[in-house]
Amino acid sequence: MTTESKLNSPEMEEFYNDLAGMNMDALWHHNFPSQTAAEKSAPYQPCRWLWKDIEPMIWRAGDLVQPGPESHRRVIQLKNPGLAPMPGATHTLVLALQLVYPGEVAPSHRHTPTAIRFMLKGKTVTMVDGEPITMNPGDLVLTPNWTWHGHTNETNEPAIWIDNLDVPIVGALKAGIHEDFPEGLDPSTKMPDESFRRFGSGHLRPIKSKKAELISPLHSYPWEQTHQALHELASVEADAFDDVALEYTNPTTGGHVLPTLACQIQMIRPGVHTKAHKHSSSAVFHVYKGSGHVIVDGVKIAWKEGDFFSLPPWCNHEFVNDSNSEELVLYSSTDQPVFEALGLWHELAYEKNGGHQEVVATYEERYG
Ligand code: GTQ
Ligand code: FE2
Repeated sequence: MTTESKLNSPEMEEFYNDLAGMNMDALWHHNFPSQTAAEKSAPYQPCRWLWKDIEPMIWRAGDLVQPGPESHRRVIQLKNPGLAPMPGATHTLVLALQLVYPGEVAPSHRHTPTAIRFMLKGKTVTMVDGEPITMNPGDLVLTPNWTWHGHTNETNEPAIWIDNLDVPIVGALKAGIHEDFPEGLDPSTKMPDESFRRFGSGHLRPIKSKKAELISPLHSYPWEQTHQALHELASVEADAFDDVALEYTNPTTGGHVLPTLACQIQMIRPGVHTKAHKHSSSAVFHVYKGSGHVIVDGVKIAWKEGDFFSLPPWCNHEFVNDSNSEELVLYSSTDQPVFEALGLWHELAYEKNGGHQEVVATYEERYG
């Protein structure tokens, strides 16, 4: 028995109108999302920021504003124009640079967004819930959600570091809460670098410590250890998409450092050109050492030491070290833990042409 479809009938129109009048709707009234993983494409553009453009702005900020009453933090955000007016470098990740001059204090506060710091220049102490943590270049420091934190610089040199935050994720959940500490830095209640003293070996855990903590109880990851681990790994294996890559881990689980953010350090060895893939997570990258380029959906994005780059979700991307003698070291932070926790993580290798994309434009040609 066949019946005539009423989909485009006047009765259906009337039905839709009546539903709308009662704050209801019919599922079939709208297109059902029907993209396969292969069809998924980037929802907004990638973006690159050059250190030669960023650095003068940091010094200008240094002349214009002081941390404390004038501004919580002296921070310059790297904003992806594809997301305007949102503040993120990707739809989930805020990427910023912070400057603290000798003698300055960025007073303590706590908030539900989480931050990861990657130190670039100079030396500071960041207080994390009463634990004074020294940050030297290449060190990674966690200020987990709701921990009191503030920064001081007791040296003679300005200090600059990268801030990665999950502000857009917390914002989407309407979970933003912020509290200022009454005055200055919260007092030191722990040994300097205490969390490192407990957990810093990575593979030896104090016997009475809790297993499987949601948030890493280790708050600092010194560069010396990171650098050595990269070279040890390079002597035995490399990944097709990321070459020699290590994730910073929560020592109680071996998993991501934080529930919303993960971070990694990777070395693209001299002359290496990785294969391309795409995935549901987005990421922000910093060239810590060396130079090279990344190919994102056929666009060649050249970068040198100090430059930054944001990778939207679902872009095919592959890394190239242009040098045959110098290593290319990339620091990155991603929202991957959120996707994994929700069972939403998908990854797809680029199959054509041996896994390498054809370059169709440079970043300058495509994005000006
Ligand atoms: O250092 O506490 O880039 O609260 C943005 C918000 C840094 C910080 C940022 C912050 C901080
Ligand atoms: Fe903060």
